[in-house]
Amino acid sequence: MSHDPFPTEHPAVVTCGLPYANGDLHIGHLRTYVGGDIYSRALKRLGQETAFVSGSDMHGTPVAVNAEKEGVTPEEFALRHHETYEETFPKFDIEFDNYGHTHDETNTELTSELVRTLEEEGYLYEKEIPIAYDPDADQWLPDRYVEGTCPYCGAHARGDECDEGCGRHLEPGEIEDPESTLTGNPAEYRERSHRFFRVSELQDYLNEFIDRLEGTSNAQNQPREWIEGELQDWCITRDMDWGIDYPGETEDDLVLYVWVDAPIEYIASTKQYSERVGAETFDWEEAWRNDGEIVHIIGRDIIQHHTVFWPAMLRATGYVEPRAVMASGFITLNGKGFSTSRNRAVWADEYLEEGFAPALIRYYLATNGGFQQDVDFSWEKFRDRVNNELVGTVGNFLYRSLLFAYREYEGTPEADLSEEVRDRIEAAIEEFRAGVNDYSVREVGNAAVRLAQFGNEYIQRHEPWKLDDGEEKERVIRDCVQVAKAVCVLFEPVAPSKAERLWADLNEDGDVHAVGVDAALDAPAASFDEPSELFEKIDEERVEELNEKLEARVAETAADEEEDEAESESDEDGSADASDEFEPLLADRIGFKEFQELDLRVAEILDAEGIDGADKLAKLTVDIGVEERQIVAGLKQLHDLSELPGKKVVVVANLEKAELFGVESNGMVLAAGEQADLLTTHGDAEPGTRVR
Ligand code: B3M
Ligand code: ZN
Repeated sequence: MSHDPFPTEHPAVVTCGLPYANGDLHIGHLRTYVGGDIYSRALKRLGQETAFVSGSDMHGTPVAVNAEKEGVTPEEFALRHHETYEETFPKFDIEFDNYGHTHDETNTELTSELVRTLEEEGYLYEKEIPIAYDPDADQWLPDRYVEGTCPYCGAHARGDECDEGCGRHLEPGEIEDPESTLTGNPAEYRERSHRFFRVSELQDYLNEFIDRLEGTSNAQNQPREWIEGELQDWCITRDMDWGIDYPGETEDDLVLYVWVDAPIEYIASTKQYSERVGAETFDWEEAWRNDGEIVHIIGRDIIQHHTVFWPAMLRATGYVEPRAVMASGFITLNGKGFSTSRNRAVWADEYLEEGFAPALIRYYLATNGGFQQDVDFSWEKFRDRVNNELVGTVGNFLYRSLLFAYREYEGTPEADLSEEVRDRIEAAIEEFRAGVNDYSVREVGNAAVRLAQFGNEYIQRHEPWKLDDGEEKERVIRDCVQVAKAVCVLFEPVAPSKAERLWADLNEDGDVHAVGVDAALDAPAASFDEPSELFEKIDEERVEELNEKLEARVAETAADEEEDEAESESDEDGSADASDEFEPLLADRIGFKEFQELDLRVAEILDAEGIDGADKLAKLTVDIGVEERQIVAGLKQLHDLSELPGKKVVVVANLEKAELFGVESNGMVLAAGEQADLLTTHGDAEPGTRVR
């Protein structure tokens, strides 16, 4: 690895976080894959030797739990989803050089080999630890089979991850008040022997590594707290039978933790690529053992795995460390989180069935915000960006200039390129290059759009339609065709299929996917046919239709669920009484005095904003009459935050202060149930009024 600007002499490997093979893909999932595809295409365009790899994550409880729900084996279940992903990605022009899966032979072998090396190098030890156990189901409860309270921030959490609060990875035995997700019963902790990786021994190394790490700033900043604090060793085995067996393990039901074999697929997938194309074309060993430039593109919820555990594993087994980690923000839909279970999503298939080109969503996802920022999707915003930027700027420039060139000259007139246009194209190439070196997918995408904007302005300024035939007119048109060709070359990473069509319209030879950035300045073909229009406007009615479809689908799913619930309730005890689902009433009563110790107040929300880096948390400013307070609440995905100011709520004013995600919370907002239905007042009690 080097820290030289791209392109370097070393082979690069760009990877995308492996999707768990456990459900359908929606457009929110596509963000990192689109980002990865654009980034690797851009690297190739700069002349960087690059392999773009990923694969499906087949193991672990996320897959096992869902397979169980469907009543099929995890293998069958995971393979089915793997196959769907493999087919879906190319439909969005996401073209991996290799897309494998973690259950294949290459990964299984490589994983065993790495674990054996860890053992030989003295990095592993065995220790008895408490493991959650469900006595009713007579089963160990690894990871997602158990839920409880995060010991670090107090949020509700999954067995191996504080997914609703601080985002930390949780070790087996750490979660408090464990409950079995199989039966809903409290779980017990029982002692059990497991294998541990001495990550703590690599603390000094990781401290240096994190200073060197390139990529998005969240990936470098977020793990500092862990790396600079006391690093815990990492439990790498689980009591399950679905997964890769602990090498040499004879005991049943002990497999490697999914986060051991999952990142190894990055190497295994590169290996498969080398085996397919030959080491002369791409040598996986050179890349991973010697001097590769490894760039990981992931969602920001898995930064810790990629900046602590994974580099520790690579270091301990003699592999190259990652050069960069690019961690993307999340996607919301109309201001709220996507919800697979509620069908509140724009599904990948559905997007394609609507007949939208992949370029549109690729452009939207890549350039709507910086890579680490959260992006909101709505059909309205989608239409605006398509109509204004892709149709209005890019499509408009290309069509008007190429049509004019075709009508007047049947191609590119013979003339020298003007200095102004040469400089402008060179500047666009530099923007593109800087985007790659700044790990900014957005800048890569914008370089071409800004160039098209210049093209529009240029053609407008020179008004070739007013010029008499002759040198001046020929030069202006030659300039415009050159800009069009440069836009094609620079926009290819964002819009590969569109670039292919434009390349053909320009009557250019060869493969637009294979040319370097310099092709932007090569002379355009002397003749071409009438151009086609590259992008189409999305009209208002279409947006309404799409919104209606989405709403109808969500409502239908909710109605189905209610029906199912009512059915299963009446199946159980012959009545449709919904109280079965509720938590049982607490048996212990409290006195009125104890109740009065709670200082409950009416409050008005003045401001609500999401907390960066937290999926669910929002920072509220509330007026409680006597003063203004800042309160952190888990509302981000469940409410449209912009609609909260002005709402009256009830807060616990004398709750101890707490810090959530580094933000002080001074009180608690009362809300009911999983959907955080906010408690409000029926009349017009003033903020500050006590609730009794
Ligand atoms: N399969 C998906 C996730 O947690 C997980 C990624 C593995 S990357 C090596 O986002
Ligand atoms: Zn937590």
